[in-house]
Amino acid sequence: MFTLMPLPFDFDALEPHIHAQTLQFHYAKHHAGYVNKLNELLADFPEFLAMTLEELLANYKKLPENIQTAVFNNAGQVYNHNLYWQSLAPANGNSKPTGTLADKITETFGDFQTFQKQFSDLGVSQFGSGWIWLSFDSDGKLTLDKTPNAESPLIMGKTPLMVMDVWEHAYYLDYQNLRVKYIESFWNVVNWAEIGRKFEALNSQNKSNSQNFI
Ligand code: MN3
Repeated sequence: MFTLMPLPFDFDALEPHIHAQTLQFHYAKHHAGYVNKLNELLADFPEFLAMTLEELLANYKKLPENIQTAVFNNAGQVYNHNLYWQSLAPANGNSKPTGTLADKITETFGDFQTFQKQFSDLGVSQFGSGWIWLSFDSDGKLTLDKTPNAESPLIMGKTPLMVMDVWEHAYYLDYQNLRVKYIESFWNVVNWAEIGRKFEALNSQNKSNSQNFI
């Protein structure tokens, strides 16, 4: 069985940037709904229910064809929302990366503001529902991607580090049709401590792997 991950903060913890009512619907209705639907779809396939989300997303084509799309969409949405909640934290007035992640962002994008602008621009330009990602690729590089609907950079062989949900349900109660206002506010509540931890774990793993080949 897949379970709804605990929300790592209270419903009102991201105010005034993202309001409690938005999180109540987004987490307790939308995200929970994807988890429930996924378990229903896989009720007769216990070996798939025992997989991690990453394993399921790599293996869903082994399921009967008539449920593949629904399984991919619901599993993708559970995975994407899990990372979205991990990407967020209450505003602390210091919402910038630090340490090795900050250095890597500067090395990759020139500076933090350029990274932020490129990420935000992808969010504005994503047509319809989707997700904006910072990922670690197989060469140890940071990359930005936008994906539609329930897709993620996992299918490109990348490891996502952070994600912004740009489905309307993520911002409509707070900002109505003004996605750009939501994107501006998002930067106040990014969990750079958690994203930095994920980056450091992958980066040190990547370094020790490449040393094995020297
Ligand atoms: Mn969502």
